[in-house]
Amino acid sequence: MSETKHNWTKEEILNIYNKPLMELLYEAATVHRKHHDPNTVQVSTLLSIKTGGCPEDCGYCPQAARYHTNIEGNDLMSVQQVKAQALRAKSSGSSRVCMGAAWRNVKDGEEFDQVLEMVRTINKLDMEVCCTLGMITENQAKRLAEAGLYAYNHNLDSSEEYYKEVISTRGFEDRLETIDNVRKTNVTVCSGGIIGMGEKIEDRAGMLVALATLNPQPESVPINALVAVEGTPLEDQEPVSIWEMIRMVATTRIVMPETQVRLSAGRTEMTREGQAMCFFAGANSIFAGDKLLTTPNPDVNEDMKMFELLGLNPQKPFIKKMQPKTVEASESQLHPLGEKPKWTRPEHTIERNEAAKQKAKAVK
Ligand code: SAM
Ligand code: DTB
Ligand code: SF4
Repeated sequence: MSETKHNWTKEEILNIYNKPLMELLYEAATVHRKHHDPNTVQVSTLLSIKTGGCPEDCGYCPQAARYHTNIEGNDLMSVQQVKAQALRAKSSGSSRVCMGAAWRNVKDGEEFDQVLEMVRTINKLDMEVCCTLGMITENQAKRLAEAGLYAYNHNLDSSEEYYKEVISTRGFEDRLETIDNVRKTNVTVCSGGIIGMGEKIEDRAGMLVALATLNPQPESVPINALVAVEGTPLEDQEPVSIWEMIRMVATTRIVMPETQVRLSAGRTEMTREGQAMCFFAGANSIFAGDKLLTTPNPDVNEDMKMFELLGLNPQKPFIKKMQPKTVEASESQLHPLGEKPKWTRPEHTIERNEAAKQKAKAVK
């Protein structure tokens, strides 16, 4: 039986986050070594399969249609394009491909069928397949599982309280419901968040409470530092210091001992020494590839040099959990239900989101 603690409180997590740094590092590294090989780091490659034009108002996101950002939008990629990119990722040492789509939620139909085919194709390349497509229903989660999906990424992004200050087009409870739908299948859960959006340390602790009290806890937890993109409501946020990133990673490691903690967006601003401290503090996964979804990421060769310098080895696929089987579309027992799920639309006003929208209107 797992000994993992699930009843974490905000006070307990704040006490960990605020420990003297050397004690925090020692404790996190000790937990890390008990549950993982400290020299192994899982490497994921992101692939933006549908870029930009998103109807949501997430204050951090360059892909929200309502803000004026400099990104190039793209319709859904073809299965062949995705296969070619996945092969490239495999040859550069990635064990996982994470396909992201700028959607609020998945709609049954041709495009979702095409995504299911992408999942089948990558699973057959013996790589872990992850998708991040927005909110999904139980039936959609089951269809992804049947196609061979290994993980579904759906971030809580912040505390329930601060979420309302960043996004008005959906509620925190929608995120939890999607995670719950994924949990009804054998697909693993990847859920984390962003620091540096103007939240308090209490909000970081609140987000970790929400994640760590899930039972089971997510199998992977990405910790992103905000990439402040021009034109988004959060364009003027000060970058988070590396010390905050180290504290967040270490705290995540301590409260979720078995999870893969992913050092995610923001690595272009971090030195090798800073990243090394994060690995020591319990990070054991990264996104590799010259691009995240729309913003830059360190060069793959630079990352490989860093791995060599630190004596780190990329994790092989399916070490933590068996490879799922792929059921072909022609053999599938599951069908689209054409549901109209009732995801919330709080639509309260967030002043900085409104201001960024007005600015974009003026430019357009
Ligand atoms: N549309 C889907 C959704 O929101 O769930 C999937 C794609 S969305 C881009 C995935 C995640 O990327 C977000 O939940 C957020 O954590 C992260 N993200 C987006 N923009 C970011 C930024 N500027 N800096 C850091 N992380 C960001
Ligand atoms: C996650 O937590 N971070 C990734 C992935 N999951 C989908 C995305 C980061 C995006 C950073 C901004 C961009 O490149 O558009
Ligand atoms: Fe759309 Fe996802 Fe970006 Fe929000 S984070 S605007 S849902 S792509």
